[in-house]
Amino acid sequence: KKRIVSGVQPTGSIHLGNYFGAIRNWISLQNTYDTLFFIVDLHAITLPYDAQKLAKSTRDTAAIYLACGVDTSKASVFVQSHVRAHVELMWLLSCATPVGWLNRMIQFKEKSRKEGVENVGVALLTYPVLMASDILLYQSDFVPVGEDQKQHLELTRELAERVNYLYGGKKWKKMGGRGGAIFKVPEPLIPPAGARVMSLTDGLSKMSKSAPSDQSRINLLDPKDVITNKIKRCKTDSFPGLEFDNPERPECNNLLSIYQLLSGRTKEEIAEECQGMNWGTFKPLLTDALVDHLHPIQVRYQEIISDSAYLDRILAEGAAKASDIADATLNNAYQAMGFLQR
Ligand code: AQP
Repeated sequence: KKRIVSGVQPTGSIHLGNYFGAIRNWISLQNTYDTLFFIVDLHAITLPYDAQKLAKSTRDTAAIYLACGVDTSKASVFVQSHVRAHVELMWLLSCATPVGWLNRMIQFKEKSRKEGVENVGVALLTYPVLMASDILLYQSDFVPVGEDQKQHLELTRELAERVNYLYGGKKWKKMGGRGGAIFKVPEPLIPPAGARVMSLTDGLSKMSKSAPSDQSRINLLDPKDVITNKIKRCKTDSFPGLEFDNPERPECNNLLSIYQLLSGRTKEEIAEECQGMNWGTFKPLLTDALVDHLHPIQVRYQEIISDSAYLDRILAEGAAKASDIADATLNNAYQAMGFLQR
């Protein structure tokens, strides 16, 4: 089976964007691929964060994965920091990464320009190397990536090729290694179109955990009254009828797209159903669809989060399985790079 790895950062409440952009797609992937889904807690400290909340967010995120249908008889679910190889391999990879490669990452350029390059943490520059470690450790064939992560995956590929070239192949064989590649070079798996969920308060920005206003997102654990209120107050427009793809109506496109994703129906069907509606008719429909879709996830989440022994066991088993694969890759990398065997 081909292998896929993917994860979400426990940096706040998991929202509809994380769900439709990542977690929900995992449910079908786990049937076809060998899958590892992790909670990327080491990445969650890249920017200033609240240490009091990290552990709880990590557990919550794991429970949400399971509540959404990640099935641990098919997929491994684990916490990134529980597999020590991630940080160890990152150091080895860092030593093979030219600073220039990291300097040209758009996300670093944008964030460091905003804050001033002297003020941002080193990790903002180097976190793509940790991401490369996350992927390469598992000899992944595919990595699901959105538009904003494409450049980082390209860096992962370049790094894998560079390390394979510098230390793998014949040189490694001569040193007693098994020869060939140290790392598999992973391919991007582009998620289905339309899976980019936008903010409820601005149809041109993506729905995000870090947006200051909670009104801008639907969190998977939002209760009915909160969802009702958020949809009531979300940004709309005063055009007649409802339609997809009108560049002057990004909010309308987003709300219809969310409705479509929830319904599992085609865009044409939704366009036809909603074309003659006004916001007063559509909003309660959307609210009901959201509440109905999220309710079973929330019930399951409550069951899982209140059984801490169960969750601990799942995460320990996941980390043990992941460590087996990760340690093998790490040991190969150490050996190929000339380290004395432990
Ligand atoms: N709005 C979105 N629409 C579709 N997919 C989205 N993802 C995030 N936001 C949307 C996808 O969720 C996964 C988790 O990504 P992450 O935890 O690394 O967080 P992120 O991409 O940085 O986005 P967040 O969750 O909104 O966090 P902040 O606010 O910290 O940036 C990824 O697969 C991502 O594509």
